Amino acid sequence: MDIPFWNKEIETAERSRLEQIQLERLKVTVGWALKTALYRKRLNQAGINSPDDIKSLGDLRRIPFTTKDDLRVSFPKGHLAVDMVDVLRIHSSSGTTGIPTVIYYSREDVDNWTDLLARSIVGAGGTRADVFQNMMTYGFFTGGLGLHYGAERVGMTVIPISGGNTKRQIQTMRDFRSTVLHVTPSYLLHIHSKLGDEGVCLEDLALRKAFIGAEPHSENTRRKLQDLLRIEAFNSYGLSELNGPGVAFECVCRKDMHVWEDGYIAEIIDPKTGEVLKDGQEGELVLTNIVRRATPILRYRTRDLAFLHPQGCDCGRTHRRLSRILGRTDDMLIINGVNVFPSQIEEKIMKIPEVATNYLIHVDKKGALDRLTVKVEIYPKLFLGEVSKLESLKHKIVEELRASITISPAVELHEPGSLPVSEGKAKRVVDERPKD
Ligand code: DLL
Repeated sequence: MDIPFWNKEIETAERSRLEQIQLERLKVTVGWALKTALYRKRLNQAGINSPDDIKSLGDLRRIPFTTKDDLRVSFPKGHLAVDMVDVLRIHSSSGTTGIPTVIYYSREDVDNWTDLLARSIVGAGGTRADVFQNMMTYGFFTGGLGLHYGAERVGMTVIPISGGNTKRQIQTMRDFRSTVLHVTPSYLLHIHSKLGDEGVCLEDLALRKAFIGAEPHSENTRRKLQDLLRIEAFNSYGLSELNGPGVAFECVCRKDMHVWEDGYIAEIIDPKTGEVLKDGQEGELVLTNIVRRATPILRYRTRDLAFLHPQGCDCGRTHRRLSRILGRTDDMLIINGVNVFPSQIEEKIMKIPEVATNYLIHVDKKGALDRLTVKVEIYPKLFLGEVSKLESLKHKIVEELRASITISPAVELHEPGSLPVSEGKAKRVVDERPKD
């Protein structure tokens, strides 16, 4: 296989050289962090008063974790390390509590981030000959502008269509013969289900790849998208607190995502104890951004559960690979005492061929007991057959789920288009149990 690189020297650097770069950059980042109200006190308390107090990468562990709440408390500028005049851009994520998290970028920050995205795109086989339809929302959300800049740096033809308006997305794909899409997996599944309504078939399109991310999805969802659209789909991970997309991205091998370790230090911790785990062990991903000037973020607890692969990749890159996101520390459902991750449910239902492209997990309470209902859309022709076939399909889905999550949910079969659809990040879980 032909392996494309953006910056081969750095992407294949020896580990010792990567670690040397990480140490140098960590020191510089700590210097910047010491300028912020958020970090000055907590670093001083940890005995870190200047960058020279960081002598090895092991000293990272002396630094306390940062949480989303720390960033909220710092709103609006407690974590800003430069004068506003040096801020080139602001992104923000809203979350559910009302107080947004705001991230500032200097000119160098935008430039460095763009470079990581160009590297990610080229690593996944994108080239200047591609027509890149960017279906991620532009605005405060980092998904739209982030990839836009990266794709322009690669020299792709960029269509900044942003999210939503499915009809126009499909027409644009056809009219401009888009070859690469950037999109959430749930929205791409929806788009596929609407191709027929627009009178468009795969032969009218020139699609070859999709960069999918910004929300959890299973390997079976990737496979489904690849089969339905006859494309290659690449997982892309990032979060606004750490720049946005471009933290980790799959290369042409499509065997999990390289974390760009000259830009980030990744650790996996036990979410309960905070203990740092070994490669291969699953836990919470903690990230330190080591090339960001305006908003340095140290040891950020992402709440995303994953592991780092101990083995290298066939592409020759030395930057370790992050597994797909296996869940979040805060998305686990407890159903009558049994722990259930939404990702377990998706993994199972997306491999059932009769299941179409959308589903919803619903939880409520009946009397004293929790009730889990999995609602799935199935292909319309199945409703034309015998009722007993539908019953046995339901039974099959319940059995598949029971084998994985150990409890039997109620399963509802729906016609395509009847469950709610999101044009950005999908909301897959509706939990209507009373909060006490
Ligand atoms: O979603 C940044 C992004 C944009 C990533 C476009 C990839 C593509 P936030 O809105 O801050 O930023 O949400 C970050 O989304 O902590 C994960 O829980 C989830 N997430 C992002 N990418 C993936 C992925 C952007 N590939 C939060 N797989 C993260 C699973 C993902 N979850």
